[in-house]
Amino acid sequence: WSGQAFPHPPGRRPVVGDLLGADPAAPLQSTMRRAEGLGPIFELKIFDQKFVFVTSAELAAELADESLFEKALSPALVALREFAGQGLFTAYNDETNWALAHDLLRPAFTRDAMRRYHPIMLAAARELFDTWDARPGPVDVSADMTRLTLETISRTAFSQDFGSFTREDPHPFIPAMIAALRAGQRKGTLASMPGSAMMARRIDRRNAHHQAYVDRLLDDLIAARRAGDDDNDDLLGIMLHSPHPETGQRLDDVNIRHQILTFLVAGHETTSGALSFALHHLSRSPAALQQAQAEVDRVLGPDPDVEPTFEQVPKLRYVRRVLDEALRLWPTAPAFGRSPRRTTTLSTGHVMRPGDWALVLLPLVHRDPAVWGDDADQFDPDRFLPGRSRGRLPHAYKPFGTGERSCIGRQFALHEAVLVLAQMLHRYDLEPDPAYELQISERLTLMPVGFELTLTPRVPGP
Ligand code: MNH
Repeated sequence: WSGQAFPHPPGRRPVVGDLLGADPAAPLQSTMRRAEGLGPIFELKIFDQKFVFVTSAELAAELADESLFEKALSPALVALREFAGQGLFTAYNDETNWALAHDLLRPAFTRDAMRRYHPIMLAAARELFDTWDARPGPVDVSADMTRLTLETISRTAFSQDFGSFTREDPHPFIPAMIAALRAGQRKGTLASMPGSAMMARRIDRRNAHHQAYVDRLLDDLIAARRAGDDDNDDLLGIMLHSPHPETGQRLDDVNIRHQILTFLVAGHETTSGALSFALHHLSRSPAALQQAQAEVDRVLGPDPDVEPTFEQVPKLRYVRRVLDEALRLWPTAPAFGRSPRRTTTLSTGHVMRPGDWALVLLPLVHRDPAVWGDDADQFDPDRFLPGRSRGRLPHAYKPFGTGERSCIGRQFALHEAVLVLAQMLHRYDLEPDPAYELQISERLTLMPVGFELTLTPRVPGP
């Protein structure tokens, strides 16, 4: 971006740049507020690091052109490479491990594969419902959705049961994995600040035993699966046993460990956030809640305890629209980076050269009034009715990213989320705390915090 100026929020200072006014606990939300009035492209300078954001659907569409642009790893993703290495999410575009893992794992995300995961998803959800039914009272929605989605991804992808609903405390792997993940992120946040090297070393020292425990547990899992006569065709089985159909190449064990960490992390918080936001919106929108419950009763029948079949899931159209709309307002992976393949001029006149990158700020693209109207802040699942989305600017809605580096787990996430939300609406009436104001925590993903619902079992209909 050399020599080019972008609008930036008022109050820029020498050395620290736009740091004051950024909320370290909620960088995304503070950036959204500061974007107001700056137009479709703006910058924040934090020390020497320049962040360029795009916020209009039109510019998001320009950056989505795969012939001109590709995924860029933002500093936050580069920091994550300490944890997830050349896993699918954090690999650079030209690292051979990306294409290899992408080709090997694509069959694990087809519709046929979802059919295999369906009963595993149901069993995990059943365990969660059992804990709710045994202990009435308000539930911490985000915490319980997170336990469920983590258990689901670990059982489907690696056949690993963490016992999240039967143990008193979480399996020690889970806090260790979260600590190791946060350590990498903290170092990433510090990276542009003076004195960061010393702080990074201190973080490394404190984190070493967590990282060692995580690595050992996964390496043992990989070794055990290699040693046994393993015909399990879960994700791990595919990575262990399938050579690439054309090149015959295989993933090495360190990369397999990084892929497991990638799937555990990428595969759960985003989906649990989507479910939690959807439940929050429904608990505030009696008409939408009523319509959703009418749909589940119609599709699944009168018995609240019946489990949806695989074929019923895509029939839950309104439930799906609720999730689409929840991901519009609060896309739980709220930004992704794009870089030009060669020097390219944007419609704003800015020239982007290879190595320059911009972040697509999804919550603002998803509220661009030019596409979504003046009521873009309102929750309205019917925006996703086929008739209303026809003709909408393509790329105005990108919760799963764009292009060949977009989310490989999209079908998985949507199948799981529709299934779980439908079951919850079928089984329970939702009673929110009327005093609750939505508060959103930010880690790598967005999540409602302090959001509780009282779930009252519904009685079987006629
Ligand atoms: Mn997911 C990439 C959002 C669920 C596994 N995911 C992405 C990207 C977005 C995203 C956005 C692109 C990031 C970028 O361009 O830098 N993902 C989501 C959301 C949900 C989600 C909003 C749930 C809702 N993701 C899942 C699930 C899995 C998964 C579930 C696994 C089962 N996602 C991935 C992987 C990638 C990815 C792996 C990296 C794909 C690649 O680069 O090849």
